[in-house]
Amino acid sequence: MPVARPEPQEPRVIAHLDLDCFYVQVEQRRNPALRGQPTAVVQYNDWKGGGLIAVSYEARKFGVKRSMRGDEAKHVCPGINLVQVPVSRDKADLNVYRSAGSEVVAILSTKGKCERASIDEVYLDLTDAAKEMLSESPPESSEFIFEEATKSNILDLTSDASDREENVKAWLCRADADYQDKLLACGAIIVAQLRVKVLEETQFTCSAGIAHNKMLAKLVSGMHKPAQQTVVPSSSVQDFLASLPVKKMKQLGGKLGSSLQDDLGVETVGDLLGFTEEKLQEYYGVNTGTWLWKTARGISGEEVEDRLLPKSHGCGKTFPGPKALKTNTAVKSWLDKLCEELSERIQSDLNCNKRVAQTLTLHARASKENECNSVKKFPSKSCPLRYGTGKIQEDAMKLFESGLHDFWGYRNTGWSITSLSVTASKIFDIPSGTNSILRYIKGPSSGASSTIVDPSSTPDLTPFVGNVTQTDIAHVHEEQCQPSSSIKEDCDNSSLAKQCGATEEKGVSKKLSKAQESGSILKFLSQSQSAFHEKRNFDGLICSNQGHESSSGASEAGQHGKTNINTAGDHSAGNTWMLNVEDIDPDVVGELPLEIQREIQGWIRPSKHASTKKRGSTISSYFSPSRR
Ligand code: TTP
Ligand code: CA
Ligand code: CA
Repeated sequence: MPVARPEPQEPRVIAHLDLDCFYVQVEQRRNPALRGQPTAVVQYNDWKGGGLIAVSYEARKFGVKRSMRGDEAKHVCPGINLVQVPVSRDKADLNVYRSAGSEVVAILSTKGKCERASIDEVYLDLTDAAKEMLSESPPESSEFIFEEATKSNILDLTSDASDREENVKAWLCRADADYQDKLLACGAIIVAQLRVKVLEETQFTCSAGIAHNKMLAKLVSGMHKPAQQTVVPSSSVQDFLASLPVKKMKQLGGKLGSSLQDDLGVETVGDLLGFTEEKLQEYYGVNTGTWLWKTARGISGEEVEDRLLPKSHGCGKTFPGPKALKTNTAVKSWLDKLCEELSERIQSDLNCNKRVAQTLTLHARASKENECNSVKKFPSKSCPLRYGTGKIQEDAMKLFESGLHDFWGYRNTGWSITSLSVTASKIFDIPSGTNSILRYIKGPSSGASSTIVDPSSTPDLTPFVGNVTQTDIAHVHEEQCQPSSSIKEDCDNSSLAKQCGATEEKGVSKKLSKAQESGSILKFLSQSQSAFHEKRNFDGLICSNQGHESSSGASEAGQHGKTNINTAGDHSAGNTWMLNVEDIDPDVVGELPLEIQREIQGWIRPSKHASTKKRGSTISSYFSPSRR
């Protein structure tokens, strides 16, 4: 249940940025001939032309939607270009998209505290940058206002198309505005600059919301798409929220929102205003009641987290209809593939970012033969994560068997699995200068290779098995092989971005600097398109982004990415080693070699909640069926 966080005393400037038709833009950069064309990215072509997962704005004009199959899209838009998502290990390979997202994060994180919220979304806390602008070069006394900022959409500012930009400019420069709005105006200028910079350096457009908190910024970032930004002045909050359906609010899309509708007759956020805080507390408890009361008033104290890397890594696949898995062998074969990918990603995270994942979780969806209406869910299972593909595969299969037993008893048949995913979570940073834990996890021969461990040198970490709620595990990518795709959320492994860094195309970069002078995204778009055409004619071929494959580009980008990440890390208070003690399972530490235990104990304060419960010394002992 959501809980109200204390609001900061000072006004803040928060932005939420979301890339436009993201996968399509990535494909358009790889193949610039697709720019400006109706285009969609599809998964799997073997059934009705594949499921659409991203649709360009040109195609949307024809009525093409993400829920369609390729054949249907071709029917409503015969000229559509369908691009197949890259495939590896018989499933979608999203690395190219993750890397592209990381490029954007690296740029955005230069201006303030930056939280990567999904594969194509970021929150920024721009309070300090806005304050600095307000004190050093306030818009009201600037002769020049960055052009893209004058194209902002300001809630409640109505004007004709003809004088729109003039009015926005006047709003940004108001001398009589209150301090909060002045900060917001600076935020709008900074975000416009960042969006142009993102476009110059990555060729991607994004949309943004700028407000005094995360909730409002997120709510409006998609309001004007593509390539636009929307600002929420405090004075417009009540009107804006009044007619908004409660289900659109973050955390109200599920059961809580349904209960508001069914039990209190609340359909819009405005309806919620009719209830006192006490009444809401009566229904939903003190914390959630207060949270609801504040949410209805656009108040949210939620902080932007300082996090450029994902909270967890996950990969999954769905097997709907006839594709459902019905034997242990079939499940094992798919789990092995998923675990192989997961292992590569956490190893890469370890090598490049010095981060260690602690928990492996398996989620599955299952149904029982002849029991279509059975409501029993396949329980999610977790255990401490052991590095090494083989170990992850072994543990994941044991987690599956344990879950299957809870779901279905000892029978071997009669079940079918319609989705599987494995997630590595509870990721913590290894402090710089720490070598022994890396040696321990990577084994003595660690280097450029991705070999992790000498299996004999890695003890089985004490495992635990239990139900893990979905909210514990973010960023699981689920891919359907038939008939439609669904990705909940996915984040990057930024190291991949470093490996895949883009090499700038010379012809394009010249045009980019011109766009910088003008400061307008629209201008850039028209210029860069012609730049791509020039390049194409010159080479006699359609240019693809070679930098993504080039090894020299990789090392350069690696340096670049690293610098950015370290710089961002330096923002946080004394951030040589920031460890949330709650994130480390004391039992996991207890199982490490003494050398490592001493090192870890040196970093962390003794945990008040350290569990003294013994769980057993081998992973297998934790896979026995849970007691009922
Ligand atoms: P979104 O941000 O939801 O959508 P989008 O970027 O394609 O379009 P918009 O301009 O409206 O923001 O998702 C980001 C990417 O995630 C999207 O390009 C493809 C992928 N994705 C899926 O693969 N399946 C899904 O169901 C969703 C929602 C997204
Ligand atoms: Ca998007
Ligand atoms: Ca998004």
